[in-house]
Amino acid sequence: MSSFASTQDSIISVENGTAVIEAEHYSTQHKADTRRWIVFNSLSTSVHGLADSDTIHLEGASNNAYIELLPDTRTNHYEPLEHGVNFSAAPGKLAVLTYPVYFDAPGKYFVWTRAYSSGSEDNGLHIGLNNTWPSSGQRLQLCEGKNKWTWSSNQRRKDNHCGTPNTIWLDIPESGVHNLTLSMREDGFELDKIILTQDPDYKPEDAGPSETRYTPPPLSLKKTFLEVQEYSLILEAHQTFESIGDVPFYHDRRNSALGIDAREIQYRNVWATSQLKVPEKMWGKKASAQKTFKNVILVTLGEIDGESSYKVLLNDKEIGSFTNRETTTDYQENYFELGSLTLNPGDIITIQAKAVTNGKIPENGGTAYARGRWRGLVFQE
Ligand SMILES: [Ca+2]
Ligand SMILES: [Ca+2]
Ligand SMILES: [Ca+2]
Ligand SMILES: [Ca+2]
Repeated sequence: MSSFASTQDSIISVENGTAVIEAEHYSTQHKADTRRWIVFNSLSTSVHGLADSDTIHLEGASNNAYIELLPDTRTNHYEPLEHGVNFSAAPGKLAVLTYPVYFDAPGKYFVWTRAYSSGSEDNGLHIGLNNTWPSSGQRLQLCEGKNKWTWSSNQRRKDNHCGTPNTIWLDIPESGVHNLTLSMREDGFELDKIILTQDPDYKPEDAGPSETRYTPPPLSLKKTFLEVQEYSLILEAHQTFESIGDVPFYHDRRNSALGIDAREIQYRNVWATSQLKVPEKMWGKKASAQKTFKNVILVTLGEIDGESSYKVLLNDKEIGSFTNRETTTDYQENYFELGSLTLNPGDIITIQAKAVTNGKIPENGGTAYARGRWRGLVFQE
C-alpha cells in the first residue's frame, strides 16, 4: 500500500530553533546559464569536462553528496576576474538556489555553511531570503580550514576579510514557509550543508546534525465502503434507516452496521425490517424531484458463523434478494447490486435481514449465528 506521500510532501523545518539542510537538496536553480551548481555524489567522476582546479571531495561530505559551482575559471589571482562571469559582487545575479523552509517562529536566524575551499578564489557566497538579499546575508566568507570541510558563519568586511562568526544572518519576518536563497560570489565554491539557527552560541561540529526534514505521517485509510470507488450518495444503515416490526435491528457501533441480536432465540431465522421514507429534499435543494440512479448497491457484512439473507423492497415491491457468500473473515463487506433505480420523494425503501447459522461454529451447546449485519446503501449516477 502506498504511503500517499511524495517527496514534495516533506519539507525542511525548524526544530528547536534550528533548521539543517543538505545543500544538494535544493528545490530550484535559476540564472544558471553561465555558472551552475553541480551535484557531486557517489555516482560522479572528476572527469566532468568543466573547468575546475580540484577533484571530488566526497570524503567527509554529509549525506555523501555536495554541490560545486562550475565552471571555475578564476582559481587564483593570476586568472582574470570577470565580473558577472566568475565573480559577482552583487548577490542574486548568478546561479541562484532555492530551499523552501518551514519556520515555526519568526526572528533572527544565524546562517552556517559547511564548505570546502582549496584556493583563494572559491570561498565566497551570498545568502538571501525570498529572493531578496539583505546586507546581513552577503559575502559569506570561508578563510580557515582550507582543504577540508569547514563550517563558517563569517561575513567578509572591508576591514576584516575573514570576518567573525555569526555575522551572516537572516531576519525571518513571520512564521510559515520562506525560501532560503543563495547565489554566486566566487565560482568553484563547494557547499555541503546549511544550518539556520536562532542560537547565537551555536557552533556546528564535524558533519553537523541530520537534516531537519518533516515528513507527515501516513493518512488514515477508510474503514467502510472499502470497494466503493464512486458514489453520489451513501445512506448509512444506522444513521438513516429505522427499525420497525417485532424483530429489531440494533446499532452495532463497532462495525458501523445494523444487526440482529441473535442471542434472542425468537430473533433467529426470521426477517428483521428497517425502513426509510425518501425525504422531500433528499437530493439537495430542489424539492419533489424524481431521481434515477444508474446503480444502487446494498453493502452487507459477512460472518463466519452463517450466511445471512437480505431483501430490498421499494414501496413493498421486492427489488432485490441476496445471500452473503461464505467467508473465513468476519465483517468483510459484501456488495449486492440492485441496478438502475428511480426514486421519488415519499418512496419507502425497506431492507430486511435474517440472523442464521451455518452450523459450523459451536457456541453454548448449539452453533453460533450470523447477525444479518448490513452497513448501507450506495447510490451511483
Ligand atoms: Ca572541483
Ligand atoms: Ca573561483
Ligand atoms: Ca572547488
Ligand atoms: Ca551534503
